[in-house]
Amino acid sequence: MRFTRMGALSASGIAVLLAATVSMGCGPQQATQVSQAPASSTAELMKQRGLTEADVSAALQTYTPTGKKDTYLTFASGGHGGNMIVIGVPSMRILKYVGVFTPEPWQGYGYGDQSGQVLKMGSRFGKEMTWGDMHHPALSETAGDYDGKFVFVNDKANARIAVVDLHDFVTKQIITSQLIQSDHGATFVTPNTEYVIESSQYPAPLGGGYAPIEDFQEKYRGAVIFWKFDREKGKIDPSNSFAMELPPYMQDLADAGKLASEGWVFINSFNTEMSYGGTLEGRPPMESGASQNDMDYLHIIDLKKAEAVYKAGKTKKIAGMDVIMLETTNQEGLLHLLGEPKSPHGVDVTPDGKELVISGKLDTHGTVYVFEKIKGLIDAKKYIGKDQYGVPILPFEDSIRGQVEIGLGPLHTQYDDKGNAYTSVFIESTVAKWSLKDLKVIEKVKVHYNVGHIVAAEGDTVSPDGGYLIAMNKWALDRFNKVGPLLPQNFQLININSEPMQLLYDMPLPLGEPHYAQMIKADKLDPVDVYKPAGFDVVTDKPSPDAVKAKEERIEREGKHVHVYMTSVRSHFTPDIVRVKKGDTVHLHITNVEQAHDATHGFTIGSYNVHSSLEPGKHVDITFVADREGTFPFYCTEFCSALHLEMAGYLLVEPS
Ligand code: K7E
Ligand code: CUA
Repeated sequence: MRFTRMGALSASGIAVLLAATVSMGCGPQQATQVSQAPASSTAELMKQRGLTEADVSAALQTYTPTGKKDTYLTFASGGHGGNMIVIGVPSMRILKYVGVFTPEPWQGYGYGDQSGQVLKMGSRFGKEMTWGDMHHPALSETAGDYDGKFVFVNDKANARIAVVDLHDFVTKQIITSQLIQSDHGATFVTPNTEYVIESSQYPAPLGGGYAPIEDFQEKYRGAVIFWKFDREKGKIDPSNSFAMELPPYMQDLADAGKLASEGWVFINSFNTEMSYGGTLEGRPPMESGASQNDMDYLHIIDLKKAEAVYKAGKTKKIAGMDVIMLETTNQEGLLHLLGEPKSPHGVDVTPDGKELVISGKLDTHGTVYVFEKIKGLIDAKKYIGKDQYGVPILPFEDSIRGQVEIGLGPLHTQYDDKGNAYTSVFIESTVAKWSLKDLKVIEKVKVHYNVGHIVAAEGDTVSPDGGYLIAMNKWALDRFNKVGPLLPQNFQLININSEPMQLLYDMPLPLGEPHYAQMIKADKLDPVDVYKPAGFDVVTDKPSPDAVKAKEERIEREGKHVHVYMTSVRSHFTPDIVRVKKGDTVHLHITNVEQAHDATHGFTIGSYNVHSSLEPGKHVDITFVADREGTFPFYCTEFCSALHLEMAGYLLVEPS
């Protein structure tokens, strides 16, 4: 389904639509159903609610009647919530929170064996993490276009990556390497999802050991990990993944080359001053120490070559990861640096892969780099010098096509289908639309307030759609009813096909601070309705060996271990009485044998902190020690049928 021109409605267009609405409103069904605050005409309704024609036009572009579906789905980071948020566009209806780095009670995510194991995979130094700072979702790609199969996300705080399978919107894997202690250039995928990119943000000794901060330049390092993705298995394969040591600059966002620049990876950095703070120790704070240089360094990595060097075994094992050390990198010519104006943040490859747009937080420009020029400089070994780690530096002036004067605090750039770029302007609270061809700003739209990332429809692929853009604003200030000092973020939907661009909708997002999102055509997704056959383990994506069939329910005791093979179906659990002795380990194996769409049950035992979501066909295992004697009702937590309240039973823990 190709997005068609939505355009701003002309005054006459609105009149036609209003007339249609009015005549619908006068239909016999409507007349009998409207009971309160009736408005005899849309004009009156507009007056009553103080709506302008622009408001009505915006409403008509987003209002989605019951049963109608959205054209796009947006996968947004849930920030500190550690969850991923799925939002329909243009309605801006939230469709799902997907539990990823954080236990999610509704989905029973983190409360049973299967999802508990997924969360455990993300343990760091033996400690289980129950939160994450999610920043950048990356949809899997085929030939540079979203293919709707997987989405990857990062946790900046704990340097983790998760894999969510879009055949059921469930997190299948969390992966982490103790090589790095935080990440930010993550996640970004290569055009056919061969690799998922994760680069560190804050330098630290590789592997996580201690080193005096005074040894920052000698002992601290950044790194980038190229996680190999096994599409068949739907999992990252650590044994075919590798990393590269990087200088101790603060590596920031990354992007993978595509088409003309396929096989290359670009990573920004700031703090090339290598300032490390120490305000009580007589040194400048990091924020000023890191803002001295006029230029920081774009890192340009030849991934094809790096992969060959890794395969040739020219690596060192650190924290279990094969790392190409800087010395090897320099010998093999895998990495080049290139100046980028003051405190850069976003690096965004253009749809044709020929250029890169980089914006500096402390620079008013967007700089357009030409990949062909960069490649030419690398091939000709035209350097202006090397940094103190021996990495060659390319000349800035010879690598760019020009700069566009955008405004105060440009951050992130997206693209449309007409050769335009859109850049978020943080300090100004605007989104600037500019022409890639002549590097001129066309117009700006005000957003509210302090916009971080923006996301346009398929706006970072080889074929952006245009049409919709969401500004992901950090501050909401006066936009919504007051809810105390902690405010939601504000997602603002903008029609970018209309001229001027039109702000359509404000959506408060009360969960963590989302950073990036990606917007995909809804018809590229085809998730399952139920798990087949019943008894499915949603983490291994295979039938569970402990699946339970109807009539095969049973309780088996092996010493102090009690295995309960249970089924759920409207409206009972079988068995409904479970007797154990205090001190027994209880292994619940529950299969929801339903195959009817949306016939989800939930399972909880009070006071044992047990909860599961049992979607149709799903199997869960729950293990716990019955360490308190007593009478514990268990029940279904989803209102599944008229006899839902009767869907209950008892766990009887007898004194031992
Ligand atoms: Cu600009 Cu983490 Cu992508 Cu936030 S980052 S805005
Ligand atoms: Cu099953 Cu309620």
